[in-house]
Amino acid sequence: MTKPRLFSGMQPSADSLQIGNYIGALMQWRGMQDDYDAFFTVVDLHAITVPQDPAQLREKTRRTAAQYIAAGVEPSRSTLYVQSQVPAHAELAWILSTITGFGEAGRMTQFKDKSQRYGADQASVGLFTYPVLMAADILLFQAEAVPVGDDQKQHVELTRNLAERFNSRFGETFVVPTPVIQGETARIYDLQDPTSKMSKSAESQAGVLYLLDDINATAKKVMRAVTDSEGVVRYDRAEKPGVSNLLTIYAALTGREISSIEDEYAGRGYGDFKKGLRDVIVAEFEPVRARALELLEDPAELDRVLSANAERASEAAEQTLATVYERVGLLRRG
Ligand code: ATP
Ligand code: LTN
Repeated sequence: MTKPRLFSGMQPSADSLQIGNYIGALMQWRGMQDDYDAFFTVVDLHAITVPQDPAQLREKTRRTAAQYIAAGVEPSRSTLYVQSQVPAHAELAWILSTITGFGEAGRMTQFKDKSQRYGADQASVGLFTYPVLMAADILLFQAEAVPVGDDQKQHVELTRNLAERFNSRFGETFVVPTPVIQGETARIYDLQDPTSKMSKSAESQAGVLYLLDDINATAKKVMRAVTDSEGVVRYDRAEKPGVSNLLTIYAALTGREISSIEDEYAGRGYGDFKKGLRDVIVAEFEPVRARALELLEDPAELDRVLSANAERASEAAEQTLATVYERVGLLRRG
Protein backbone atom coordinates (compact mmCIF):
# COMPACT_ATOMS: atom_id res chain seq x y z
CA MET A 1 0.00 0.00 0.00
CA THR A 2 1.31 3.48 -0.77
CA LYS A 3 1.81 5.72 2.21
CA PRO A 4 0.05 9.08 2.51
CA ARG A 5 2.18 12.10 1.69
CA LEU A 6 3.51 14.55 4.23
CA PHE A 7 5.12 17.94 3.58
CA SER A 8 6.86 20.39 5.86
CA GLY A 9 9.68 22.92 5.81
CA MET A 10 11.67 25.55 7.66
CA GLN A 11 13.34 28.73 6.57
CA PRO A 12 17.14 28.94 6.49
CA SER A 13 16.92 32.23 8.33
CA ALA A 14 19.62 31.62 10.98
CA ASP A 15 22.85 29.72 11.53
CA SER A 16 21.10 27.50 14.01
CA LEU A 17 17.59 26.29 14.63
CA GLN A 18 16.07 26.92 18.06
CA ILE A 19 14.31 24.70 20.54
CA GLY A 20 10.86 25.79 19.30
CA ASN A 21 11.72 24.46 15.83
CA TYR A 22 12.92 21.27 17.45
CA ILE A 23 9.85 20.70 19.62
CA GLY A 24 7.24 22.23 17.33
CA ALA A 25 8.49 20.61 14.15
CA LEU A 26 11.53 18.33 14.09
CA MET A 27 10.42 15.96 16.84
CA GLN A 28 7.15 15.40 15.01
CA TRP A 29 8.85 14.99 11.65
CA ARG A 30 11.18 12.38 13.01
CA GLY A 31 8.30 10.37 14.40
CA MET A 32 6.12 10.52 11.29
CA GLN A 33 8.65 9.22 8.75
CA ASP A 34 7.57 5.60 9.17
CA ASP A 35 3.93 6.20 8.39
CA TYR A 36 4.24 8.79 5.62
CA ASP A 37 5.97 9.36 2.33
CA ALA A 38 7.56 12.52 3.69
CA PHE A 39 9.02 15.61 2.00
CA PHE A 40 11.09 17.94 4.19
CA THR A 41 12.27 21.14 2.56
CA VAL A 42 14.64 23.95 3.38
CA VAL A 43 12.53 26.81 2.12
CA ASP A 44 15.13 29.24 0.83
CA LEU A 45 12.66 31.01 -1.49
CA HIS A 46 10.67 31.89 1.61
CA ALA A 47 13.76 33.13 3.41
CA ILE A 48 14.47 35.76 0.74
CA THR A 49 11.15 37.48 1.47
CA VAL A 50 13.20 39.42 4.00
CA PRO A 51 16.72 40.70 3.18
CA GLN A 52 19.45 38.00 3.19
CA ASP A 53 23.17 38.14 2.57
CA PRO A 54 23.84 35.77 -0.39
CA ALA A 55 26.90 33.97 1.03
CA GLN A 56 25.25 33.61 4.41
CA LEU A 57 22.04 32.32 2.87
CA ARG A 58 23.93 29.47 1.18
CA GLU A 59 25.64 28.63 4.46
CA LYS A 60 22.39 28.77 6.46
CA THR A 61 20.69 26.55 3.91
CA ARG A 62 23.34 23.85 4.40
CA ARG A 63 23.25 24.27 8.15
CA THR A 64 19.48 23.93 8.27
CA ALA A 65 19.62 20.74 6.19
CA ALA A 66 22.37 19.33 8.42
CA GLN A 67 20.24 19.97 11.49
CA TYR A 68 17.26 18.18 9.95
CA ILE A 69 19.45 15.12 9.46
CA ALA A 70 21.10 15.42 12.88
CA ALA A 71 17.67 15.57 14.51
CA GLY A 72 16.67 12.32 12.86
CA VAL A 73 15.30 13.06 9.38
CA GLU A 74 16.74 10.30 7.19
CA PRO A 75 17.43 11.39 3.60
CA SER A 76 17.38 7.77 2.44
CA ARG A 77 13.81 7.36 3.69
CA SER A 78 12.33 10.85 3.45
CA THR A 79 12.90 13.36 0.65
CA LEU A 80 15.00 16.16 2.13
CA TYR A 81 15.80 18.91 -0.35
CA VAL A 82 16.21 22.63 -0.99
CA GLN A 83 13.11 24.40 -2.32
CA SER A 84 14.82 26.52 -4.99
CA GLN A 85 16.25 23.37 -6.61
CA VAL A 86 12.71 22.40 -7.63
CA PRO A 87 11.36 25.18 -9.90
CA ALA A 88 7.81 23.81 -9.75
CA HIS A 89 7.36 25.55 -6.36
CA ALA A 90 7.63 29.00 -7.92
CA GLU A 91 5.58 27.99 -10.96
CA LEU A 92 2.64 26.70 -8.94
CA ALA A 93 2.83 29.69 -6.57
CA TRP A 94 2.19 32.02 -9.52
CA ILE A 95 -0.91 30.09 -10.56
CA LEU A 96 -2.25 30.00 -7.01
CA SER A 97 -1.65 33.74 -6.58
CA THR A 98 -4.18 34.30 -9.34
CA ILE A 99 -6.93 32.66 -7.29
CA THR A 100 -5.95 34.26 -3.95
CA GLY A 101 -7.90 37.29 -2.78
CA PHE A 102 -5.97 40.42 -1.92
CA GLY A 103 -7.91 40.81 1.32
CA GLU A 104 -7.52 37.14 2.10
CA ALA A 105 -3.73 37.42 1.92
CA GLY A 106 -3.84 40.65 3.90
CA ARG A 107 -5.41 38.89 6.87
CA MET A 108 -2.40 36.66 7.48
CA THR A 109 -1.05 37.53 10.91
CA GLN A 110 2.55 36.55 10.13
CA PHE A 111 2.59 39.10 7.32
CA LYS A 112 1.15 41.73 9.60
CA ASP A 113 3.78 40.99 12.28
CA LYS A 114 6.72 40.85 9.91
CA SER A 115 5.74 43.89 7.87
CA GLN A 116 5.42 45.82 11.10
CA ARG A 117 8.85 44.64 12.18
CA TYR A 118 10.48 45.73 8.92
CA GLY A 119 8.30 48.81 8.36
CA ALA A 120 5.53 49.09 5.75
CA ASP A 121 7.90 50.66 3.18
CA GLN A 122 10.43 47.88 3.54
CA ALA A 123 7.95 44.99 3.35
CA SER A 124 8.12 43.33 -0.07
CA VAL A 125 5.38 41.92 -2.27
CA GLY A 126 7.16 38.57 -1.75
CA LEU A 127 6.54 38.83 1.97
CA PHE A 128 2.87 39.46 1.21
CA THR A 129 2.56 36.44 -1.07
CA TYR A 130 4.66 34.21 1.22
CA PRO A 131 1.62 32.11 2.25
CA VAL A 132 0.76 31.47 -1.40
CA LEU A 133 4.22 29.99 -1.97
CA MET A 134 3.70 27.90 1.13
CA ALA A 135 0.39 26.65 -0.26
CA ALA A 136 2.19 25.73 -3.50
CA ASP A 137 4.80 23.76 -1.52
CA ILE A 138 2.15 21.65 0.11
CA LEU A 139 -0.22 21.19 -2.83
CA LEU A 140 2.55 20.26 -5.30
CA PHE A 141 3.09 17.04 -3.40
CA GLN A 142 -0.58 16.25 -2.77
CA ALA A 143 0.32 16.18 0.93
CA GLU A 144 -2.34 14.97 3.33
CA ALA A 145 -0.46 15.88 6.49
CA VAL A 146 1.41 19.09 7.29
CA PRO A 147 3.14 18.98 10.69
CA VAL A 148 3.83 22.55 11.85
CA GLY A 149 3.94 24.62 14.99
CA ASP A 150 0.77 26.33 16.06
CA ASP A 151 1.90 29.65 14.50
CA GLN A 152 1.52 28.20 10.98
CA LYS A 153 -2.07 27.05 11.34
CA GLN A 154 -3.51 30.05 9.54
CA HIS A 155 -1.28 29.42 6.53
CA VAL A 156 -2.40 25.80 6.29
CA GLU A 157 -6.03 27.00 6.51
CA LEU A 158 -5.38 29.28 3.55
CA THR A 159 -3.83 26.33 1.71
CA ARG A 160 -6.97 24.29 2.30
CA ASN A 161 -9.14 27.11 1.01
CA LEU A 162 -7.04 27.52 -2.12
CA ALA A 163 -7.09 23.77 -2.79
CA GLU A 164 -10.88 23.66 -2.46
CA ARG A 165 -11.31 26.76 -4.60
CA PHE A 166 -9.07 25.40 -7.35
CA ASN A 167 -10.81 22.02 -7.25
CA SER A 168 -14.24 23.53 -7.54
CA ARG A 169 -13.23 25.91 -10.34
CA PHE A 170 -11.10 23.59 -12.43
CA GLY A 171 -12.04 20.06 -11.30
CA GLU A 172 -10.59 17.74 -8.63
CA THR A 173 -6.84 18.33 -8.70
CA PHE A 174 -5.46 18.82 -5.21
CA VAL A 175 -5.61 16.79 -2.04
CA VAL A 176 -6.91 19.09 0.73
CA PRO A 177 -4.22 18.93 3.45
CA THR A 178 -4.67 18.72 7.21
CA PRO A 179 -2.41 20.55 9.65
CA VAL A 180 -0.86 18.32 12.29
CA ILE A 181 -0.41 20.51 15.34
CA GLN A 182 0.40 19.42 18.85
CA GLY A 183 -1.80 22.12 20.35
CA GLU A 184 -1.10 25.22 22.39
CA THR A 185 1.46 23.41 24.53
CA ALA A 186 3.67 23.05 21.44
CA ARG A 187 4.32 26.78 21.26
CA ILE A 188 7.61 27.73 22.85
CA TYR A 189 8.26 31.28 24.05
CA ASP A 190 11.40 33.36 24.39
CA LEU A 191 13.12 32.70 27.74
CA GLN A 192 13.70 36.41 28.36
CA ASP A 193 10.35 37.56 27.04
CA PRO A 194 7.97 34.66 27.68
CA THR A 195 4.99 36.28 26.03
CA SER A 196 6.69 36.36 22.60
CA LYS A 197 7.19 33.27 20.45
CA MET A 198 10.77 32.05 20.43
CA SER A 199 12.19 32.72 17.00
CA LYS A 200 15.56 31.82 15.43
CA SER A 201 15.89 35.24 13.81
CA ALA A 202 15.04 37.17 16.99
CA GLU A 203 16.89 40.44 17.53
CA SER A 204 18.15 39.46 20.96
CA GLN A 205 19.62 35.99 21.32
CA ALA A 206 19.58 36.01 25.13
CA GLY A 207 16.28 34.15 25.39
CA VAL A 208 16.69 31.81 22.42
CA LEU A 209 17.99 28.25 22.88
CA TYR A 210 19.89 27.39 19.70
CA LEU A 211 20.55 23.76 18.79
CA LEU A 212 24.11 24.55 17.70
CA ASP A 213 25.04 26.81 20.62
CA ASP A 214 27.89 25.76 22.79
CA ILE A 215 26.40 23.55 25.52
CA ASN A 216 27.63 25.89 28.29
CA ALA A 217 25.91 28.84 26.65
CA THR A 218 22.67 26.86 26.50
CA ALA A 219 22.99 25.90 30.17
CA LYS A 220 23.51 29.54 31.15
CA LYS A 221 20.48 30.71 29.18
CA VAL A 222 18.29 28.17 30.96
CA MET A 223 19.57 29.21 34.40
CA ARG A 224 18.90 32.89 33.54
CA ALA A 225 15.38 32.34 32.18
CA VAL A 226 12.81 34.84 33.42
CA THR A 227 10.44 33.43 36.08
CA ASP A 228 8.37 35.24 38.73
CA SER A 229 8.42 35.94 42.45
CA GLU A 230 5.95 33.26 43.57
CA GLY A 231 8.59 30.53 43.81
CA VAL A 232 6.16 27.69 43.01
CA VAL A 233 6.67 25.40 39.99
CA ARG A 234 3.15 25.54 38.63
CA TYR A 235 1.65 25.85 35.13
CA ASP A 236 -0.37 29.04 34.65
CA ARG A 237 0.14 30.63 31.24
CA ALA A 238 -1.56 33.91 32.09
CA GLU A 239 -0.01 34.57 35.49
CA LYS A 240 3.26 32.67 35.17
CA PRO A 241 4.34 32.73 31.51
CA GLY A 242 8.04 32.13 32.24
CA VAL A 243 7.65 29.07 34.46
CA SER A 244 4.85 27.69 32.25
CA ASN A 245 7.11 27.92 29.21
CA LEU A 246 9.90 26.04 31.02
CA LEU A 247 7.38 23.38 32.06
CA THR A 248 6.23 23.04 28.46
CA ILE A 249 9.80 22.48 27.27
CA TYR A 250 10.45 19.99 30.06
CA ALA A 251 7.31 18.00 29.27
CA ALA A 252 7.88 18.04 25.50
CA LEU A 253 11.44 16.75 25.73
CA THR A 254 10.76 14.05 28.31
CA GLY A 255 7.29 12.98 27.14
CA ARG A 256 6.04 13.51 30.71
CA GLU A 257 2.82 15.14 31.88
CA ILE A 258 3.21 18.69 33.19
CA SER A 259 1.45 17.69 36.42
CA SER A 260 4.02 15.01 37.15
CA ILE A 261 6.83 17.55 36.77
CA GLU A 262 4.97 19.99 39.05
CA ASP A 263 4.72 17.19 41.64
CA GLU A 264 8.40 16.35 41.36
CA TYR A 265 9.39 19.95 42.09
CA ALA A 266 6.72 20.68 44.73
CA GLY A 267 8.30 22.48 47.68
CA ARG A 268 11.56 23.05 45.81
CA GLY A 269 12.74 26.36 44.35
CA TYR A 270 13.18 27.55 40.77
CA GLY A 271 16.94 26.89 41.02
CA ASP A 272 16.43 23.13 41.35
CA PHE A 273 13.80 23.13 38.63
CA LYS A 274 16.04 24.99 36.21
CA LYS A 275 18.94 22.64 36.91
CA GLY A 276 16.72 19.67 36.15
CA LEU A 277 15.56 21.28 32.93
CA ARG A 278 19.10 22.27 31.99
CA ASP A 279 20.21 18.62 32.25
CA VAL A 280 17.29 17.45 30.11
CA ILE A 281 18.05 20.01 27.39
CA VAL A 282 21.80 19.42 27.38
CA ALA A 283 21.31 15.64 27.09
CA GLU A 284 18.91 16.16 24.18
CA PHE A 285 20.99 18.75 22.31
CA GLU A 286 24.49 17.32 22.71
CA PRO A 287 24.27 14.44 20.21
CA VAL A 288 22.25 16.52 17.73
CA ARG A 289 24.81 19.30 17.79
CA ALA A 290 27.73 16.89 17.40
CA ARG A 291 26.13 15.14 14.43
CA ALA A 292 25.23 18.42 12.69
CA LEU A 293 28.77 19.76 13.04
CA GLU A 294 30.15 16.49 11.70
CA LEU A 295 27.90 16.69 8.63
CA LEU A 296 28.98 20.28 8.02
CA GLU A 297 32.60 19.22 7.82
CA ASP A 298 31.84 17.66 4.44
CA PRO A 299 29.66 20.18 2.55
CA ALA A 300 30.27 18.50 -0.82
CA GLU A 301 28.72 15.26 0.41
CA LEU A 302 25.80 17.16 1.96
CA ASP A 303 25.23 19.00 -1.35
CA ARG A 304 25.28 15.69 -3.18
CA VAL A 305 22.59 14.22 -0.92
CA LEU A 306 20.45 17.34 -1.31
CA SER A 307 20.73 17.31 -5.11
CA ALA A 308 19.76 13.66 -5.34
CA ASN A 309 16.74 14.32 -3.15
CA ALA A 310 15.76 17.38 -5.22
CA GLU A 311 15.72 15.11 -8.24
CA ARG A 312 13.26 12.81 -6.48
CA ALA A 313 11.11 15.78 -5.39
CA SER A 314 11.06 17.20 -8.93
CA GLU A 315 9.61 14.03 -10.35
CA ALA A 316 6.69 14.10 -7.94
CA ALA A 317 6.16 17.87 -8.34
CA GLU A 318 6.18 17.82 -12.13
CA GLN A 319 3.28 15.40 -12.20
CA THR A 320 1.04 17.77 -10.25
CA LEU A 321 2.20 20.80 -12.19
CA ALA A 322 1.41 19.17 -15.55
CA THR A 323 -2.15 18.47 -14.40
CA VAL A 324 -2.54 22.03 -13.11
CA TYR A 325 -1.34 23.60 -16.37
CA GLU A 326 -3.73 21.38 -18.26
CA ARG A 327 -6.70 22.26 -16.02
CA VAL A 328 -6.01 25.99 -16.15
CA GLY A 329 -5.79 25.92 -19.95
CA LEU A 330 -2.14 26.75 -20.46
CA LEU A 331 -0.87 25.51 -23.81
CA ARG A 332 1.93 23.06 -23.07
CA ARG A 333 5.06 22.88 -25.16
CA GLY A 334 4.76 19.86 -27.44
P1 ATP B 1 11.96 32.97 11.84
O1 ATP B 1 12.54 33.67 13.02
O2 ATP B 1 12.87 32.94 10.65
O3 ATP B 1 10.55 33.33 11.51
P2 ATP B 1 11.20 30.65 13.32
O4 ATP B 1 12.18 30.24 14.34
O5 ATP B 1 9.99 31.35 13.77
O6 ATP B 1 11.95 31.46 12.23
P3 ATP B 1 10.26 29.00 11.12
O7 ATP B 1 11.32 28.69 10.13
O8 ATP B 1 9.28 30.07 10.78
O9 ATP B 1 10.87 29.34 12.54
O10 ATP B 1 9.47 27.70 11.50
C1 ATP B 1 9.92 26.38 11.37
C2 ATP B 1 8.99 25.44 12.10
O11 ATP B 1 9.18 25.58 13.51
C3 ATP B 1 7.51 25.69 11.87
O12 ATP B 1 6.82 24.46 11.81
C4 ATP B 1 7.08 26.48 13.07
O13 ATP B 1 5.73 26.31 13.35
C5 ATP B 1 7.95 25.87 14.15
N1 ATP B 1 8.23 26.84 15.20
C6 ATP B 1 8.94 27.99 15.07
N2 ATP B 1 9.03 28.64 16.24
C7 ATP B 1 8.35 27.89 17.14
C8 ATP B 1 8.06 28.04 18.52
N3 ATP B 1 8.51 29.09 19.21
N4 ATP B 1 7.33 27.07 19.12
C9 ATP B 1 6.89 26.01 18.43
N5 ATP B 1 7.11 25.82 17.13
C10 ATP B 1 7.83 26.73 16.47
N1 LTN C 1 6.03 29.12 6.61
C1 LTN C 1 6.68 28.09 7.35
C2 LTN C 1 7.73 27.35 6.58
C3 LTN C 1 7.11 26.65 5.43
C4 LTN C 1 6.30 25.50 5.49
C5 LTN C 1 5.93 25.22 4.14
C6 LTN C 1 5.83 24.69 6.53
C7 LTN C 1 7.21 27.01 4.12
N2 LTN C 1 6.52 26.16 3.36
C8 LTN C 1 5.11 24.17 3.84
C9 LTN C 1 5.00 23.62 6.19
C10 LTN C 1 4.65 23.37 4.88
C11 LTN C 1 7.27 28.73 8.57
O1 LTN C 1 7.53 29.89 8.57
N3 LTN C 1 7.51 28.00 9.54
